[in-house]
Amino acid sequence: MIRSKSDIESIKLNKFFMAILKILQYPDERLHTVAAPVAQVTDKIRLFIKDLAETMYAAPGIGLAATQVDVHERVIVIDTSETHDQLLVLINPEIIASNGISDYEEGCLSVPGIYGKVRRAESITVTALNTEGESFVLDADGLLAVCIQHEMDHLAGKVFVEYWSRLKQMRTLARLKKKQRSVM
Ligand code: QAP
Ligand code: CO
Repeated sequence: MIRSKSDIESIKLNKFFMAILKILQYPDERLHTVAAPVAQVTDKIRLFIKDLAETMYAAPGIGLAATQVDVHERVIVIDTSETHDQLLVLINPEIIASNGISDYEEGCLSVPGIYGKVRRAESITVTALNTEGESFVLDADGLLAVCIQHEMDHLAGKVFVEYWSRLKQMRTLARLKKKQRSVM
């Protein structure tokens, strides 16, 4: 029952408030934190996943790991569809099979403006929990397979540029520093 003006305000907030979370920017040390498995898929986790997805869509991006918003639990959201309406949530993802080699040009919301190739498996089989806490198996290839591997690296504390040579990483850091100066 609605009792007061403030009740109405909170209903409006629930409906319209978009929780856009702050995305950590490389080389933030917190991106190297190893995420812990989710013990139980609770309402609290489901609310967080909603915020994580909203943050990804708002960016806009095709994948976001909890690590990138400074939450160190094994949760990732992905949407590689052209229509941006095919949200994939992976809780406690594990790769159980991988095949082939793919060199794909990647980017990352934590490393804006920087793109480059990373060598990964071409196709993978993943198990994970969905938002109901049920386990499922997914076969992925192409962009989706690349994206899952990229996001799972975040959960292990690894950023895609860290696959590159020392020289290329130094150049990347210098470029990011220069860019940061220009926005201040
Ligand atoms: C990871 O990345 C990914 O630099 C998801 O200025 C990317 O959503 C996996 C983005 C490519 C595989 C292939 C990056 C947005 C978004 C930027 C993203 C930027 C704005 C990156
Ligand atoms: Co990333």
